[in-house]
Amino acid sequence: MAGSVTFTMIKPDAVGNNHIGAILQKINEAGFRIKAMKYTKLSAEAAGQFYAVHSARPFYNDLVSYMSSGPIVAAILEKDNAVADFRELIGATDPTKAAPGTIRALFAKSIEANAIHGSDSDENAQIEGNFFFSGLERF
Ligand code: IDP
Ligand code: MG
Repeated sequence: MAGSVTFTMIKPDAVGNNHIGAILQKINEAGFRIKAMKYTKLSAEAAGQFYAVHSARPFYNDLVSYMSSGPIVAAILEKDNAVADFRELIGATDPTKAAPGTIRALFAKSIEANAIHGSDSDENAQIEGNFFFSGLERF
């Protein structure tokens, strides 16, 4: 049975620190299949659009400059219960509060530069996946 999907980005800190391989290994070992993947860099405008839901938060401007500061890896992942299981795999937003062994506990630098993104709902997984990928890029 096909699983549900979630969307992820390996963020600029983790790409810059050469953690792409280790993070993808953890994602695969946890049972997620990669349905689409792209190494790219967000413009400040695109990062602002992606995080528009946070535009009223005090950290928004810093977040937009950080997320456009270097390359990222964007991907659509499939697994049963993908959204919730992936949030568990990445751990809490603040790496000092993330459970041991989670991707953020292992690789994040700070609450802002926290290594990885994971969608928070099925609806946002669709919206975020569509932000980066067209139907033709998926399989
Ligand atoms: P999430 O990524 O765990 O879903 P959100 O609350 O959706 O966390 O925040 C989006 C991103 O904004 C976080 O992953 C992190 O990069 C950044 N962020 C969240 N809270 C803070 C903060 O208090 N200070 C600085 N950056 C933050
Ligand atoms: Mg979020």
